[in-house]
Amino acid sequence: MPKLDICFSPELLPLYDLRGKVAVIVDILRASSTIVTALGEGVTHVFPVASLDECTAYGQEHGCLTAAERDGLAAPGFDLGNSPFGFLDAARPVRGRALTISTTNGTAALRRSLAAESVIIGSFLNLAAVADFARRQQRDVLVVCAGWKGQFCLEDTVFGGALAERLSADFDVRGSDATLAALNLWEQGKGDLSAYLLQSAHVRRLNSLEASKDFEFCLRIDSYDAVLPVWREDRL
Ligand code: 3SL
Repeated sequence: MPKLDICFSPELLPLYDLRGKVAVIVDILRASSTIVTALGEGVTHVFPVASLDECTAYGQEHGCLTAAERDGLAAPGFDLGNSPFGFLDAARPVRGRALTISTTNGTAALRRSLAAESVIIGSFLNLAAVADFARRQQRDVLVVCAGWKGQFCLEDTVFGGALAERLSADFDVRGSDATLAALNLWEQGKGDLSAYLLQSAHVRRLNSLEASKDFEFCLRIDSYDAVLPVWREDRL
């Protein structure tokens, strides 16, 4: 039976062997939720890049939309920040456009996970699509939590627990303490996810930045249940 494990921070990635595995990159607040929303709203493909300079260069080279965030704020000089609502604004239609995006933790976590056999983006919004993909692959899964500047984030880990619960019939989800802990946290929080995650440091950070509606949006389970961003060559 394949195993599901959870890496609590990209800083811990050197302790894991990604070869042959499915890496699920998770940054619930907000990069992975924003990428899923962008694709769900008709963006054709996404170039996730680590640096702001790369974001500018990709935007120029591909003539695509640019989105960038640093420290929770939209970075100046780009079309969009990192709010999913940027892709839901009727005044700025995104359907049919490509996008390049750079965020503090999420896109960097993805770029550090490319040794995996498959790299996909996970969020509560597309939980069903992620679980279906993992079942079809029948490979070990590593949930890579983007965290915050190398530190543990509650919301990313709780997502790992939600995925472990969905996959518990087909995967070994009891083989690591990380997964056991994530399952326990999910069990604690799932009855009222938004009340539970209000405690998290990043939610407090976002609230102070007036991004609290993003928080509620990012917790909508399966609202883009057919969207599965898969890394291919240089894009999702
Ligand atoms: O760090 C990231 O990748 C972002 O998702 C953080 S924020 O939600 O935009 O603050």
